[in-house]
Amino acid sequence: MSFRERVFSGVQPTGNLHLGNYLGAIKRFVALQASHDCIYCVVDMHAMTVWQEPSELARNTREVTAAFLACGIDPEKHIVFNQSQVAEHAELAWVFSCVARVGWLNRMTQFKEKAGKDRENASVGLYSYPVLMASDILVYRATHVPVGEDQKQHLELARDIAQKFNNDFAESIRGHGHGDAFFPLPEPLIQGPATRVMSLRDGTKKMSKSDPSDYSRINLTDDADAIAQKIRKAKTDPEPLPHDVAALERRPEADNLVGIYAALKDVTKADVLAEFGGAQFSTFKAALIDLAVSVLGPIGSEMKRLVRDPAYIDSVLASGAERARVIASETMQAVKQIVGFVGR
Ligand code: AQP
Repeated sequence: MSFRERVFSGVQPTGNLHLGNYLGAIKRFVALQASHDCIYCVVDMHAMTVWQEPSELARNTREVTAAFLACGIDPEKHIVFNQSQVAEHAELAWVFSCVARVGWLNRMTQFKEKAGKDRENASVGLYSYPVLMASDILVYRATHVPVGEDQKQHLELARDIAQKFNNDFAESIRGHGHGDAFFPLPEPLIQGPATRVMSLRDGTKKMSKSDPSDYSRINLTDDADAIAQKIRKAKTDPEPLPHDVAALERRPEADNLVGIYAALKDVTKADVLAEFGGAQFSTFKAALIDLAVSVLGPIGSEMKRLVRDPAYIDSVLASGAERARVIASETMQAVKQIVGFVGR
């Protein structure tokens, strides 16, 4: 069965939105608007899987929304909203909790990393996070999901859940006139030279919001001086840049900076090395600073302007939520019928 193409993705409002979130996700969200109907969500219910100070959660929700808008997402042509305003996400998550298998969730590496050694003390929400993520996507029957590399495993789980739902309820799905499959198998879109931006302090660790060192990441709200300082201090090795992409394989820090430059400029790593192969890091870093400041400077300023107007941000989220609810409630009504829940 063919499904209407629709894009869905989300970002957690957990503070410190960084260059990895921008290059791995938000920049891709912006590009997809030209070819698809897009739904972009500030996933505040996911954020809650680890403790969030309530006032910070609200502030960060508005800040991620501001980042979406500042990067170029159009909230009128597409849908921008926060997850908790559309109750169907949680409702479908329950049904999917009964479809997904414990063994599937036990394989999720992000839970193992985030729960760490104190697994007994992690929230149940942190464990079942990927089930809610599958609901976020499938409650809109979305077909394409732009994400960074770290979300690949969760996307595979969403596909497994969709497939199992379609199989388990195949007869009812057909009986209610939904053809052979009710849910599409959503495709991850993990593309470009910066699908996994690494820490500026350690090229083997992902750039992350929760890294205690602010020098490990470039925040979208960093000013030009902070961006310059962080890139100047970024870890490198003593060799000049190679001429060949293959030679970056054993040089994680060099590979990371070349990937960041390529993604910011919309070129390939090979293009970057054609320009800078043989150059010292001091020369390359100076060019990277200029490029990063020219791309991120205007985004940061616009974010700061937008967050000064919370009433406007809230109106964008309310309007988006209203439109999202129309699609989500239609899916949920059909799901209730399919699984045998009585009533509307
Ligand atoms: N370093 C990264 N490189 C490329 N893409 C990345 N993403 C996150 N980090 C990188 C992508 O950004 C989107 C939103 O991520 P999120 O906020 O929902 O969750 P996250 O992956 O947990 O973000 P962090 O920064 O890694 O937070 P912590 O520190 O809590 O672990 C996703 O598409 C993600 O792939």
